[in-house]
Amino acid sequence: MPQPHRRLSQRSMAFVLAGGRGSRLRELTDRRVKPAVYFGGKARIIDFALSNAMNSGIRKIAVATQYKAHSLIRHCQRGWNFFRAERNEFLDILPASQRVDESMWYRGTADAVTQNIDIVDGYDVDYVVILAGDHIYKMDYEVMLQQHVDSGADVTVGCLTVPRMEAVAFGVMHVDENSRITSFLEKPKDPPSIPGQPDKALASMGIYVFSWKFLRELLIKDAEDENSSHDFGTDLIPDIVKNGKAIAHRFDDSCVRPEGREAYWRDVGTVDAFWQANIDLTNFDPELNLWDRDWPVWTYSESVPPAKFIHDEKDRRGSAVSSMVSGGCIISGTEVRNSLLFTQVHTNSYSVLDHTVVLPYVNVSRHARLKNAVIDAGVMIPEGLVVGEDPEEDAKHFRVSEGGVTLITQAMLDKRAAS
Ligand code: ADQ
Ligand code: ADP
Repeated sequence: MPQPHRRLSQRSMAFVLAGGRGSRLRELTDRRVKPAVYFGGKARIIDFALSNAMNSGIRKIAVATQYKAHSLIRHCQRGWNFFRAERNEFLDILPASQRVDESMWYRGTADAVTQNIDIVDGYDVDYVVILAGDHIYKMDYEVMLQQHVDSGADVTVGCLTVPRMEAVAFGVMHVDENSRITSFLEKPKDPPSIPGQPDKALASMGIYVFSWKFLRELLIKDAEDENSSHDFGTDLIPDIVKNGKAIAHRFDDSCVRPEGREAYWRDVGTVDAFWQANIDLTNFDPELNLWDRDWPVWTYSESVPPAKFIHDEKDRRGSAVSSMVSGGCIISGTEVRNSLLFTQVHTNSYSVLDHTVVLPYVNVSRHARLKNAVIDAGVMIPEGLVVGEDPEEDAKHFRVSEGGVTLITQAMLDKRAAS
């Protein structure tokens, strides 16, 4: 039933696509899907999209999962369990579960919605906000919903300006003076620039607003199309651009939180981008503001004591400067610089962490020196391990990225110990 007196966000649901592996994160996504990868000291990547939905006033959320979904499902169950069905609020996890009669995974992003049409019907909403679960940004979707309604679009596509050559990884569009999308190319090898700005391109963020009635019909048609790959960016959006009315919503213009800041949006899809975005948070004035109480990033938080810093018996200082150290950490006689430590990291004397991202439950033994590294969750760093000083040596056992960041997992350490 249409309920025009309510805020648009209350008449909407968020459908979060969280099924793609994110293989460029290499071994970080061996055990978990990209949206479940840790970010920012406490959160997981998906928390940013979910928090945006929550802070925008959307209280009906579906999360479509597929690849290595266990960690993501557990996180959503623990951290996102405060929705109350009595108030008509939901967070539903929708694994590709062969709900359709044959054994069928989600064939593409659009198919992930198609296979759950009956569930979306049950939400009784007017609008659907399709989100990717794998980007770091803060955005008010109510503003995008309002533009969608005001413009009478068939679809509204979130977009932002990026350096032209980076746009090879995105959907790239041209728009007219009324923000109507006049062309859309999915991942073009030679991205077309914004007129008058030869080094810039207008890229799709992979987020879309539709009225459910319109999208529902489109999905049913798409499901029967044998030539379709059932993907929003490849099939549905280009089709609407040609045959309907697609409008661009500029993230850079309107709905950045906190107001007045540069638009911050990152696809932390590579080890280098992941490391950089985390380390950036230790800057004096980070571009991504996690301290903003008007737009909090919600997540599952373990009950742990505050971080503890210890001088050892030889008066070696456990200290952290220009760093973020989460609850449950014990920094014993270790020097921590420009690093980000997640929950329950224990470090020991004579060790140094420099420009290093340490995921939860890591133990760093004595005399270890780690520089420009990412340490996977649960790793036991052995005594005296030195990383980040000799790239050739590091590459023998660990994953060294193009940008020179060393990724260390327990499997790599076990293999090294056995060799
Ligand atoms: P891609 O970067 O290729 O392009 P895609 O692989 O389609 O993104 O993944 C989008 C989201 O859907 C991710 O959150 C992913 O986890 C999820 N996903 C992928 N396959 C899925 C499946 N089978 N089932 C469920 N979820 C799935 C898209 C657009 C581009 C746009 C970029 C912006 O196609 O036009 O520029 O996103 O990053
Ligand atoms: P190091 O190897 O750096 O010399 P230890 O690992 O022996 O230091 O620990 C030093 C201090 O850290 C301990 O005395 C204690 O206060 C604290 N600590 C270590 N592990 C734990 C733990 N699991 N729980 C609580 N405190 C701990």
